Amino acid sequence: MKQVKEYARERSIDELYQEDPERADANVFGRKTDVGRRGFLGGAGLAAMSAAVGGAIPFAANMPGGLIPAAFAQSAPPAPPPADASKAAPAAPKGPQYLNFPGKSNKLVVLGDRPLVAETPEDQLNDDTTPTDKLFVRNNGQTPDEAKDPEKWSFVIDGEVNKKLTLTLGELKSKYKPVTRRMVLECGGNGRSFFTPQARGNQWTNGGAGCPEWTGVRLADVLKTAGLKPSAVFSAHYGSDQHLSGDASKATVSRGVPVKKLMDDNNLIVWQVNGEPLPNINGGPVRLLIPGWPGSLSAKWLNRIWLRDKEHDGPGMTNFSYRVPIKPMVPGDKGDPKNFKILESMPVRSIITSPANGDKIAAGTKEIKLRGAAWAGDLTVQEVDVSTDFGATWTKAKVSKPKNKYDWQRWTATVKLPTDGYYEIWTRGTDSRGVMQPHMAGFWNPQGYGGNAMHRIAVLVG
Ligand SMILES: Nc1nc2c(c(=O)[nH]1)N[C@H]1C(S)=C(S)[C@@H](COP(=O)(O)O)O[C@H]1N2
Ligand SMILES: [Mo]
Repeated sequence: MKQVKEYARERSIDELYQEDPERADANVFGRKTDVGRRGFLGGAGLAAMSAAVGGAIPFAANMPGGLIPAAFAQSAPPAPPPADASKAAPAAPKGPQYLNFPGKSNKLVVLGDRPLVAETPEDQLNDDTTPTDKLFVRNNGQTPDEAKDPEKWSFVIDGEVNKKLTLTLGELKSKYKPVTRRMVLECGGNGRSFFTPQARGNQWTNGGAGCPEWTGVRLADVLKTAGLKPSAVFSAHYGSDQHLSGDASKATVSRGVPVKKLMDDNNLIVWQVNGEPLPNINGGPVRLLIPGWPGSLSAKWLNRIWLRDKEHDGPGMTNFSYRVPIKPMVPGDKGDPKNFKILESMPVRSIITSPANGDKIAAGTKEIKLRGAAWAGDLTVQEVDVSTDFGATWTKAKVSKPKNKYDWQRWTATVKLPTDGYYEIWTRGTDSRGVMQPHMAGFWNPQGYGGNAMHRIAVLVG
């Protein structure tokens, strides 16, 4: 009874999407729970949909039945309907909450405040080189206080080495040759919000990534000074941030890589980003940068690299953490840790950085210029395609070459729009092995790694 009264209230479709995606979906698509989705090809559905998105949909005939328009999908897509329809729909996502932090853009979106996690919406990644104020933030523990004397910041290299090393930032600068490279830093959970059912963890869209210029020294150069023993097979990286519990004996996160990846020439011990000292919030004075693999390997506030004689087992290495299924599992299942392996290279991802999702474009516009970025973990991007007709036809984008290995690739494309109306622009990247982004985040896993569904935005012409 109470429910009937509630639904009798007048609400706009987009409000309804925010509050009760399942019901909104039913209204817009004319879906009947007992029959399943019949799509919206019926005239009434089309009219409702056009009214809801604010314009005619020129390519409506291509629109997949049951597709939730990008105009409503916004940041996190609506939660799936509960298996038991008698249960209330899960709470719908609220509007975005913007970051207010010194030195950071107020366009970053907060995904969590304890620990602090903030992502960079796709349209804020439109610069060729990501400015520091737009670089995302992913803390697992408490944010440490700013170092008083950065030059004296020190870290150790120990374990399976011939000579235990302690180095200060000052020594690092004076003893090794600095290098500067533009490289992608990407959280292992990037794209997690696109999993259905929802996976555990911060609900990143595509904004757990950035590509600034990093300055530091090659990790391999420093490791050579210490000298790796033949028994050194795996690393363990540590930072000085405190665990949320305040327990000083607990590491917030400590991950590592096999020695082959560790010695890669592209790994850096970094103290500068975009020519300025690395800010505290992004791990300054000194952090690791291990490109291509999950960002969690790039220890911030670096204080120790431990060489181990076996695979590391620190927080973030076991069970379902930064691990993906070997054999595909049933989405939503509990999963068997024995069926999981470490997530190594990040998957291919292309994003549209201009226009922004929801942009309104002048009536009569027949052509729009798109800009974006694409990257593919350890690999490069071979091709980027865009579609304005729900994937019926695709246009190849012009893709730039990376400046150096692990740089992202910027792309541009021009697309024609036949008439005014509501369009969705989709993009998909293909990596150098020929592997393309899927329509939906596949290979479901409990903590939601590798979610690289195609990116789409909505624009309204007229
Ligand atoms: N010491 C420490 N290092 C850390 C983390 C952390 O919480 N503590 N987070 C990791 C994760 S999960 C990611 S994605 C990156 C994020 O780096 P950023 O905050 O500079 O964007 O740092 C990694 N390094
Ligand atoms: Mo991360």
